Amino acid sequence: MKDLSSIEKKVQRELKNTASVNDLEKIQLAYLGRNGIINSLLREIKNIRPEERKQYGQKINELKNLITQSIETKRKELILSTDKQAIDVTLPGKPYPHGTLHPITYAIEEISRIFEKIGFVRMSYPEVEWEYYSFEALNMPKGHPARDDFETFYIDVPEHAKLAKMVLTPHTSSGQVREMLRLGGKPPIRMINIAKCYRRNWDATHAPMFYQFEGMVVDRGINITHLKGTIDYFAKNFFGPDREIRLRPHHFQFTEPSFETDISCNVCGGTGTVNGKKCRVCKSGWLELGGSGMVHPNVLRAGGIDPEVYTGWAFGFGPERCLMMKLGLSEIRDLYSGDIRFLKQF
Ligand code: FA5
Repeated sequence: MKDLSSIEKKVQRELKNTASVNDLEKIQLAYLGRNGIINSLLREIKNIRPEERKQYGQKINELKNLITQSIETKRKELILSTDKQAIDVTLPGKPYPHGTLHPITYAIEEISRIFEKIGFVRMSYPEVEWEYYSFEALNMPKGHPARDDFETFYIDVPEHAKLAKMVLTPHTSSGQVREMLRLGGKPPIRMINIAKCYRRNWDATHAPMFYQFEGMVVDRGINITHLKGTIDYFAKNFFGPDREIRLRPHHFQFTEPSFETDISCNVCGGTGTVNGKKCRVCKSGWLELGGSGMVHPNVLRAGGIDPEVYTGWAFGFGPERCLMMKLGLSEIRDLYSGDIRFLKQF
């Protein structure tokens, strides 16, 4: 009997000093296992005097229950404390990198919003387009030298009798006649067509794939003042209230008269000089945004619209160029490099 109480003390001591579930398993095996201390005590029963056997058996059972309970209590304690070490819910979480939209996507969204506010409908027309909509319908018949300005990629598919070859659309102006036809030749038209364009260009201000946004308005009594007013509204909203625009005479086959549209440079404040030297960015105080003009009567006719009744204007600008002028970037190719270090800045 004396032995039993010393065993109990010993097991309690061992349990107190146990710091892992592994060690606990060892203790459990040593006391309660098939060849453990409890079983060996039970095997001793035959050596006990018969009148004491019953009491001896009871005491061993009590000890066995006590050890079982103590081990279970210790096991719960250990599990709880190791859980606490593994998951500290108060620690800040691991920061995962977040992607963002590309700066050109932001620019396109901003441009859309500016024009949608004044009633323009956002459209986009095919990137793989017929030559007809890119050139013929825009007053540039087959073999016309003006086509050379749009250094076009041709698709190797059989030619269509009326629509001619297939091209990667070199400008969003291919959407002009498509929009007129979509509306059955019935103005009013107030469209902003934003789409990808392709040309065989590759330098600091030209990429082989780029975007254009093309505004077009056709209705009765539309004139150049509406064009200038709309571009001015865009420039002030996109670039800031201090920016000025100007229309400079130019030539496009599909507008008459035609203009290049310039915006005052933000690097030199439109003066053309910085610290007494020519402005490095614009050299003249003005930067080119893109082309514009009054829609040519032949283009209106191709869209089923009577030029004696309706007039219209159109412009086509590059969002990348606008973004470059807004952020002061000197290299369009950075925007398409996919270099995270560059893109992260915006
Ligand atoms: C045109 O594409 C005419 N369709 C614009 C137009 C529309 C005139 C409606 C009249 C009426 P241009 O080739 O100049 O014009 O291009 C217009 C703008 O597109 C350029 O000023 C430039 O901002 C952008 N752009 C043209 N080519 C590239 C290129 N390779 N990479 C990046 N941007 C370009």
